[in-house]
Amino acid sequence: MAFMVASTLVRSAVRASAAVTARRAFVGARVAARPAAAHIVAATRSSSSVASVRMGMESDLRERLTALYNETPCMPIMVRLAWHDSGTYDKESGTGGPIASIRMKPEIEHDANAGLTVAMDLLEPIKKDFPDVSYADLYQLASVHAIKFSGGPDIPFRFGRQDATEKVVPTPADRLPDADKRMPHLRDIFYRMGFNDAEIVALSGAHTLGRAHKDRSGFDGPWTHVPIKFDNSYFVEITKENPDPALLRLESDMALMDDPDCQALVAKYAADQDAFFEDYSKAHVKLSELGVSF
Ligand code: TBV
Repeated sequence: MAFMVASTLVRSAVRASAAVTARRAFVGARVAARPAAAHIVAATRSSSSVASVRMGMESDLRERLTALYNETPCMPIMVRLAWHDSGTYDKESGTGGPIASIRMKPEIEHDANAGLTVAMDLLEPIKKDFPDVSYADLYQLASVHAIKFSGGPDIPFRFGRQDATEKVVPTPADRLPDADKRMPHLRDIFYRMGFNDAEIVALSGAHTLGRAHKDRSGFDGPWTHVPIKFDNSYFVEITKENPDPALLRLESDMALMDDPDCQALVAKYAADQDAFFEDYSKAHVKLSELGVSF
């Protein structure tokens, strides 16, 4: 009798540890030595566990991204990475979009993507620890978290993007815009994705983060004085009559002034950061989900 009890205990202990191993494999490796997080517990509840596990995975991923951004202020290039992955979308053919095709040749070798391997390499250790998250989701989460980390809006995020396989026909090199062209070109590019003029203006506010690099685009310098802070200063700067000589203004930035409605929105965002955050957030969600069926 005593033997039976003992062996039952051993068997159930073995089963329990196998279950823990399986759950760990499912949710990805744990970050350092943290106690079992909510999603581990959630995973033991069978129904509605997928959503809970994902919530747990999201907070674990965000924790890793926070650690990365504290160590390396790479938030701007993460926003650019996510944009260049999703910004290939063509609504007519349904091709392109946030499918992580950017990490493959020839797409990563397109001129517009110069320098973006830096961002992908920084995310690779996180992908290794979270094998269940797609690259496409990771790139988009890295971007929304970068914006939040930099003081910007808390943009809603959901998982569910599928990574392109090598079999996907590569997106042509001309899907992303040129920096030296004005409004008609911007419209060609953004209308192809399904955006309107107001959304072009809001999304342009992403240049509040980061800078251009001589060895990447050939341009040089930041758009604002604090390029690691997400605020409305991009609009404040481009509405100044006398440009600050220390700051960058591309043709495509000034293109927003070509149209009276766009110009009015630029002025509105320069005066009202909350309005910018609200509109930016909506446009960013749309950008991050182009062509994705969840
Ligand atoms: C960098 C220009 C997000 N954008 C950036 C560079 C250039 C442009 C410099 C690259 C480098 O040298 O490192 C030249 N990018 C463009 C232009 C277009 C474009 C003209 C035309 C549409 N940009 C952007 C959107 C978003 C960004 C919609 C994100 C939602 N881009 C972005 C960031 C940075 C660049 C955060 O396009 C800084 C990266 C609409 C860094 O610091 O490394 C603004 C708009 O796609 C043009």
